[in-house]
Amino acid sequence: MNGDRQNDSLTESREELWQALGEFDETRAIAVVRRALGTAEFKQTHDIDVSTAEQMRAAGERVLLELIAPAQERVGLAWAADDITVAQEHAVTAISERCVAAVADATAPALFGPFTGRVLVACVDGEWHAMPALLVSEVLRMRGWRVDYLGAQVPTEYLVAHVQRTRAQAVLLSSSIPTLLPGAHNAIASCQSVGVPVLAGGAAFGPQGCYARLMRAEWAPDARGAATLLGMGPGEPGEDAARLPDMDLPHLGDQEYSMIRRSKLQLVKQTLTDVEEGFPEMRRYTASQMERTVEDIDFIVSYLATAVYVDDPGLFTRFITWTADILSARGVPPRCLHPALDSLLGQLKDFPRAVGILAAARA
Ligand code: B12
Repeated sequence: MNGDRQNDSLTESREELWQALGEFDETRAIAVVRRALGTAEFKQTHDIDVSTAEQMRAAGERVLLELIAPAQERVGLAWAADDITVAQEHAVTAISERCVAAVADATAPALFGPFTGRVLVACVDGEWHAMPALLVSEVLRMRGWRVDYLGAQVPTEYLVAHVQRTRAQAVLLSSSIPTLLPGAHNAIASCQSVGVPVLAGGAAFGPQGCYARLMRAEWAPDARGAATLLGMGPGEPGEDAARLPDMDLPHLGDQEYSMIRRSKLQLVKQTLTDVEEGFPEMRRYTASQMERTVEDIDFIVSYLATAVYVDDPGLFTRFITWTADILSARGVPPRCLHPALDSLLGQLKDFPRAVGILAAARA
């Protein structure tokens, strides 16, 4: 197949896969993936030549990153626009996971040793988005790495114990939700302190991985970038790798982050009271609408704390913009965010960095 024809066939497959996912039709989705892999063209035997194996790996990687991953991104957009429910999103993701398994199964004959090396791929503690880490794992496997894939929310102590047990050459940490960054930072510092380099990735680490760099981890934008970096040999942690994470972020010395974390419950409660006053429509909210609102305010305070942690107003402003879009799609006027931000501005008036971050988002 030439390059153009490959692209064409994937464009078609993308629509076919989207339709199959929309009907929660696992059998059809897997058939689309198999067809896109062109498995019919490959002899399903261990006795394959090097160039056929190379072709299988390349096709597998393309299907993972250019067919299945974009479908997941589309699911996210559909959920954000309120076009699909959380249950539908769960159903689709479960099918996508089966599609990844189909790729792994079809390409297995092309993966004969020896291994390039051994790495560990895991999500940070609290992170449920396992699919991005799974895609990274499968791509690395296809590039010849032995991969220990630990999946979602791995507590740091177990991560470190596992890396020591397996003597992995590097830890690849995935996170999609920025509020988990302080925990990710702890995981990065803990792995580095036992001499293991860390490569971070996923949306949580910010534009161009800016937060990964702040936490002294290497970063790659995607699975292919991860493979390239690992191929160059992950940089060993320096002599000063054993450290408390706080030492990377001198601004934490002002205690704003720890004070906000500690008083989070009180901040959420007071914000809820103030929002009710500034947004009288709330008095007619059903119990479940009220529950959502509490969740939203909890989220706002968590994102604010994280922005204070990394000292970046942009993190909070991006989150508030995203929340406004989510609320609009659900028929809730985004202006209901104003009383929440104003309330926090009042409550945190003695915290200059938090005030700056809130004011930037308010503006
Ligand atoms: C499926 C899904 C879920 C599933 C996850 C199930 C699973 N098994 O993964 C469930 C239902 C659990 C879930 C929960 C939530 N989700 Co969700 N979810 C998604 C969705 C639709 C798809 C995730 C996915 O599979 N992505 C596919 C891959 C390709 O994503 P990727 O990040 O681009 O990965 C590539 C790169 O980032 C990079 N990469 C990733 N990791 C790593 C690691 C290394 C080392 C390297 C080098 C590279 C790398 O390489 C990957 C491949 O090239 C996304 C939408 C999206 N755009 O991702 C929302 C999304 C991530 N979720 C979102 C939200 C808000 C949530 C919840 C907070 C919802 C809620 N209120 O409960 C919770 C949070 C739970 C938690 N604590 O983690 C938001 C996040 C927005 C934000 N501002 O933070 C998103 C973006 C949806 C949206 N459009 O708004 N979610």
